[in-house]
Amino acid sequence: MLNLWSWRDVEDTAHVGVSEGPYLDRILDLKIVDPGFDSVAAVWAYEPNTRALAEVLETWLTEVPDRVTLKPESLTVPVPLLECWAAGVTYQMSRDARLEETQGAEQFYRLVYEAERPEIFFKAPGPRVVGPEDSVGLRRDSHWQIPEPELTVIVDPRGEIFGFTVGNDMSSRDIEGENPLYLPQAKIFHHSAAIGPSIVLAGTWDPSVQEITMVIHRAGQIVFKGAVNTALMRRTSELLVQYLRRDWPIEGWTALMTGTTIVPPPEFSLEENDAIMIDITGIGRLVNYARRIGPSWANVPNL
Ligand code: DO4
Ligand code: MG
Repeated sequence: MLNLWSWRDVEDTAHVGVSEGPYLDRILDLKIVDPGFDSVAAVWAYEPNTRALAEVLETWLTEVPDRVTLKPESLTVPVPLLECWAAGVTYQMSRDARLEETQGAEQFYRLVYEAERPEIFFKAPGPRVVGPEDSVGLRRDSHWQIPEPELTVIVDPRGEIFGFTVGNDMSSRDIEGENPLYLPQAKIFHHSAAIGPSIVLAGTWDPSVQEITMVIHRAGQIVFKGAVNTALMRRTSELLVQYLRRDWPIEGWTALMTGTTIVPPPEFSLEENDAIMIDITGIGRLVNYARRIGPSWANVPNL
């Protein structure tokens, strides 16, 4: 497995590196190979075919012995994104959680889980997606909010699957439950999408059999813990990307979250300062901190 990492050093210079596995202490800084390599996009421009890129990266890892150790807080969003999209109700558990929270729209969730066409919705413009160790937003007009840990596909500017990362599709259950037409407000708000920490290169890792774990800490205590396997997904990443691309030309780096199957119990809602830790085997741990959106942080008017 090959992992690509993006970070900024103390002088705020952008770097990209590669490791064999999700290990922050074994990363080859690709600036050693070519000073122009400062992002995943630059490495992809050098070799856009993922199979050929894997061979090139393996060669560099063998020939260049230098390794760096990164601090998690230096990591950035792993690729400069144009857009972030998300798929929904791709696992039975997500369907069941929506059946429970919705007020009168149960049939839509049942139907979309079974239907040939998946649910796909816009999540965020790429520059508004946050990376590791950043804050994720809590809406001020919601009292039932959760993180959704999701395997996330990274699609390259030609529309091909480049790799996979960890995503957090922050969601408001009460707003979505009140009326499915409120979905955009339940899903799109300040810092509602987070991805990272690494991108595992397609073809070097199997997305269909990976463990996803989520742990939420509050004031030093674990308040939620859950684990599942991507094998339970009803659809494949390839199929979701095919639907995303239908009559929507991909024009830049794109993230597609593939749906959740870890849903905390109904009595659980995130609180300010909760630490959300999401692990996917082979990719690493995405950590974010819940923060209430408001004038002091997000430059929004008072409610
Ligand atoms: O139908 C609403 C959203 C579903 C979703 O985000 C998920 O299943 O992960
Ligand atoms: Mg989701």
